[in-house]
Amino acid sequence: MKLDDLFIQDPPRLGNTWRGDVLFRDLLAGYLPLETLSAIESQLDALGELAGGALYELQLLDLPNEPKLTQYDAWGRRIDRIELTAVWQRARRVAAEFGILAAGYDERYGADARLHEFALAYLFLPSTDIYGCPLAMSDGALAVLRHTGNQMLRRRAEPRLMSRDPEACWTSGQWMTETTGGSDVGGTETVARQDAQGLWRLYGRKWFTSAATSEMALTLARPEGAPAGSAGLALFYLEPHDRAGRLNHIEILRLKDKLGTRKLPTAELWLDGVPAEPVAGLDRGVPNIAPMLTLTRTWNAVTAAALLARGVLLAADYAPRRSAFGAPLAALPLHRATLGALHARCAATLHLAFTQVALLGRAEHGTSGEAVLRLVTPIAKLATARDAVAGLSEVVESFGGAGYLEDTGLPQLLRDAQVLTIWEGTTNVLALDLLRALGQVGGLKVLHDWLAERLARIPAKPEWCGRLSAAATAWQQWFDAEHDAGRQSGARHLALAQARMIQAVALLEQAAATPARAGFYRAVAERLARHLEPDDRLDEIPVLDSAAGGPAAQ
Ligand code: MFK
Repeated sequence: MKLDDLFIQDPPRLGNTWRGDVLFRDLLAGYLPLETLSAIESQLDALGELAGGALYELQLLDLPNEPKLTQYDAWGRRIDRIELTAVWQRARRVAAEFGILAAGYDERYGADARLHEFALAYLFLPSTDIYGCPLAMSDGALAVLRHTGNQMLRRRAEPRLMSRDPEACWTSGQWMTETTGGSDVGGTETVARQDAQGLWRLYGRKWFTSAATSEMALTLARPEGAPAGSAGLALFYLEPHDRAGRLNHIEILRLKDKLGTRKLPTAELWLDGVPAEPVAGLDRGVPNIAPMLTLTRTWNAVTAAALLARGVLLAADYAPRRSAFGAPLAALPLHRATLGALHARCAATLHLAFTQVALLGRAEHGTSGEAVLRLVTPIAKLATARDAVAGLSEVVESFGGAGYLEDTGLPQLLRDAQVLTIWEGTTNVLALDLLRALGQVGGLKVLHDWLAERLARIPAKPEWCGRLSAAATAWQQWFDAEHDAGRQSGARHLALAQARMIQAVALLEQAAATPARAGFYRAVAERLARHLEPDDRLDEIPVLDSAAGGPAAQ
């Protein structure tokens, strides 16, 4: 027997990811008017072809490569040059050519412009090794500049961030995280000081900065003499490179050694007097950067849906190609059930992410309330991130040993997804943000009224829908009865239960719009609507107190 005669496993194939992703096609057909979908479909088809073809092939070839930082040249001069991977170089061009960011601001489609943008992003993201990070930060920067109304900075940055020219387009960084903490940015140590000419300059260490190769960045710093805590922070705009393309009073201390997102040149920076421009005065830095949080959290949710869908497309394609115990996996009842559960998780994640996208577009165009968007943003971010990790762990397992091998590309999916639960706010930070937002909008009623209105419009509702209204009432009572500490300890469960309610309603709408797969969507919705009540809480279990050596005192 020769080695070449042995069995060779047929690998999973992707094909055009627009044509092959039935759940996504159903979703867009339900969310977009027919004329808008028809107008953008050739673009979706072209990007789906690229994402499942040439870009995916390049991604597999490029798997072992990572960005490389060269700090000194041969003669000892500090250069801090970052060489990007082949996928990242290509992704930059594709993002500009398809006008992904520009699509979000295209007035032709009004409130649906965001759906267009994120439909493109959804197809683009899984084949581009988290190139969504600079796009998300750039989108966030656009929102911040619009919100603060700094016309000078808008004129400079907007056309470049939205450019469709790969040679001229810019991306933005976001530098908020310091050694004192990424969640509690009030500890920021970066100082802003005016020089003799009145120019603001920033000094300090940024512990994590998104893609250090960007042409501009938004960052928080404390003007000298300003109070401690987050109230003393201001928002600054800066361009990291000088006219000659050299870093301007910035040193790259190192690229971070991360569990995932390893193609992304996340850098630790030393700011040594980099010139910067206050974006909107010398205080209110956190509220001024908050529009960026809404955008980047939306990108996070869509990335979660997109990475999970990529894994599930591959797992579903593999199932008929791989035989075990005398039959293709696709014919084995337990494997079929596993795939079914994955499709269910995929549909739920996708619908929550795009509910968020649709709300963003409508709020920006004044066609629906900002209050619902404010509440759904943390809910969608935290739930989709957790579901992507759980789902992609299942995807990896569904391939058996092959799923654990780096050169299949499958482990990278799982590792990359794990960051989605951390950056832009961890699950707990987002759950607490939901409490903050509930305090601002006057409780859960606005969210539940919005869901009830949508539910009321669905024809022939199944009987179990009563569970959704019962859960809504129970959560409102819980929220009104709990004091601050109780609300905090229950905040995760609160957020996840609201996520399931939103998903159940969205999937019932999808069932009504898609007779061919109504049974599937209804079944997923029905399962999501189980165990939603506040008394399913795990956090009521006494905490193990290590100091006392056992369970906390009763
Ligand atoms: C993991 C490794 C991988 C590599 C990562 C590299 C990427 C690096 C890029 C990054 O830096 S990602 C990190 C992004 N950072 C975050 O997402 C921060 C997470 N922390 C939070 O979200 C905290 O909740 C927050 C910093 C916002 C808390 O700030 P404060 O100042 O302590 O909260 P406070 O006092 O409650 O709110 C201040 C103001 O901001 C209030 O407005 P007003 O003064 O007008 O009342 C709030 O309403 C407003 N605000 C806070 N969160 C908001 C918001 N407004 C709208 N939306 C929100 N989400």
